[in-house]
Amino acid sequence: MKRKIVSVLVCAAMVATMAVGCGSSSTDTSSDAAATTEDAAAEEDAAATEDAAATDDAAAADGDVITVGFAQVGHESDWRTASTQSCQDVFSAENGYDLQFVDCDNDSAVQLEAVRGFIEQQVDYIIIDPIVTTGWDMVLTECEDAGIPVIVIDRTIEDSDKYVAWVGTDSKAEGLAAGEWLKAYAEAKDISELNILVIEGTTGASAQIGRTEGFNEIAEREGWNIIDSQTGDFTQEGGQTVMESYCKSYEGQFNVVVCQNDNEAFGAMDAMTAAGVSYGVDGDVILISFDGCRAALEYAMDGQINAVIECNPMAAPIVEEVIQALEAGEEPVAEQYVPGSYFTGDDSVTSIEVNGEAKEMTIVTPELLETRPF
Ligand code: GZL
Repeated sequence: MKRKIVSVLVCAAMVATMAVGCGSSSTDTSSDAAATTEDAAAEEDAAATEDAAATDDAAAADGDVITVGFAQVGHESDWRTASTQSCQDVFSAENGYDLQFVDCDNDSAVQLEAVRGFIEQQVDYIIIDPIVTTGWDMVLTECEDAGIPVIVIDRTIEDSDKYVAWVGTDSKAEGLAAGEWLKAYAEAKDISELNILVIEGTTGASAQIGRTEGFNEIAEREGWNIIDSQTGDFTQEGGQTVMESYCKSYEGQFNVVVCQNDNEAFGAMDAMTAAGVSYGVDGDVILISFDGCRAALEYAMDGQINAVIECNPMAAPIVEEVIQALEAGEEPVAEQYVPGSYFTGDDSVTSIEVNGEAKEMTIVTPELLETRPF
């Protein structure tokens, strides 16, 4: 809003300057007038060029540049790095944006403070990837009072609807997919008993809530035994620490490990290797992961991770469409999903059905790895 008022004033000032400049040559005599007219024309051109440059500078300083505040969860995973990069690539100076980026280091208090900082700065738009689903209504009301549209990406907010759009993925469907794949895989491998350990994501994050809900729905339907389920906070260190504890507490009692993101799976792999526990297609333990970063797909291709449920981090291009719609005075699409695939290294399971929709399992190949965005 501040940006638009300033640019009108700047342009009005520019037009007034140019009008006064153009009117000064109308009082000269005929012969001199011709020479003067030429000089005046040259002067006008020069003035116009100068004004245009001044307008550009003014616009760049306060005018057409769109200022976007982005309160990012943190830097906990390869997925997060890709999400951040996607936003920095889209909301770049070359594309006409001024991105104010805050890495909130997985700390909700820091994230709320970052949003209040954006209000102070009077940014044009605020993007939030909410660390957790609750505690948002007060600060979103402050954004609304300040007339700053909020766009939520990736994770969801459950205690407020004061935002103009959400772009992300369906975490519960991801959890259901992991369960449906495990059911089909156990049948294909004739495994009758599944004793499962889960390493959850950050407690209270919609990704952790949704993936847990979806997977547990299938586990309950199939009568599987979930021995334990603890948070690894979506980090490799967290995955390793929890898995080390599991290997001690549940030695020889489990044959499935579900990690709610790739980095936790990497940590769990290190812990199981150190404890002498084999995993993957030829191992004693079935390993499932979520996200689909390149390293995880490589492990899937090599048979070390049995299945990877993709969660696509590239929301920024769709967020830009929302902002451009708002800039044009149009109603943006309120909810948009970024599509994902299901990856594996072996063809024991070729397709699964999730929420009534059949979807092919994608076999990871070196050629496919080349195409991966993160
Ligand atoms: C998923 C996203 C999660 C990823 C993790 O929607 O919020 O956070 O699965 C990331 O890798 O840390």
